[in-house]
Amino acid sequence: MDIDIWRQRLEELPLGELYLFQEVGSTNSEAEALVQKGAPPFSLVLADSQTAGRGRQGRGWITEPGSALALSWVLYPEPGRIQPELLGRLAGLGAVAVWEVLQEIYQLSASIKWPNDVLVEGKKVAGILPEVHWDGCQLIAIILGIGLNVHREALPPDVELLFPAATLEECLGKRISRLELLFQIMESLLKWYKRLAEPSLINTWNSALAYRNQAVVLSTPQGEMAQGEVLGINEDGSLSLRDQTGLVQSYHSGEIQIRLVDRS
Ligand code: BT5
Repeated sequence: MDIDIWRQRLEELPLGELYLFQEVGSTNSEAEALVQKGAPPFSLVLADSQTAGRGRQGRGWITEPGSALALSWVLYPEPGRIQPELLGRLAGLGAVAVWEVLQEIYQLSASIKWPNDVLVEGKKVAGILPEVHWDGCQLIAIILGIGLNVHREALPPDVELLFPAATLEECLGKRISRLELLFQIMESLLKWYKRLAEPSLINTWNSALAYRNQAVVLSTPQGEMAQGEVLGINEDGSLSLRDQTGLVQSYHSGEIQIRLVDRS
């Protein structure tokens, strides 16, 4: 990554400070430290590689040098703007922004696996990690982390994966510019952040939802939690499932994973 060239291009966008690194542990951790030091709103933390990239629930995220996007976006919602029920939409904000770019600009057949994965042709190309920082009951900052596999070399070894992964290069059959892709994703994030409270975010998330009307299992690291048919995403970002008895229940993001029921 030529940091000067990337900075010059990204300065065209209404972002805060740009913190561009060749290598960090985790961009989300770096962003957290920068928030403590007063990073301005809409700042972007970007790294060419991560040595300790994080997923949810203590899982890792692999970012091979020079082949992926690993970013964290710093948001300071105005007091009162983010009601608690909107916090459940943050993973959707990141996923919808990435999904729309892949679908509309690159004409890829993308979908969103609730709560935080972007799939292309059923394989994971991106993961979203929203982290909300509090001081007591006061919301201090939101850090929206996004990892996206771009070039072929970004693909982690199979042993590292809980779910099949892919890269955009494999799906498109050609290499694309990481910088232009990043630019398009940041434009899309800026657009969707304005719509965080609007029905259009949930409607778009629903239209992109993977496994809709299909039977799935929800599990936690402790084991299976529920089975049911995927009905859709609720206003608060939770997932609505109908179980075998016809009962409709909602599940909130966090501990939940989703996989197709094996009907064999
Ligand atoms: C996620 O977690 O999918 C959220 C990943 C967020 C990563 C970004 S990168 C920038 C920012 N800084 C960070 O430190 N993190 C964020 P989860 O749903 O828990 O998925 C994690 C699982 O995905 C791992 O346990 C692996 O099985 C798999 N995985 C790891 N690296 C991957 C990759 N590059 N591509 C696809 N799958 C991967």
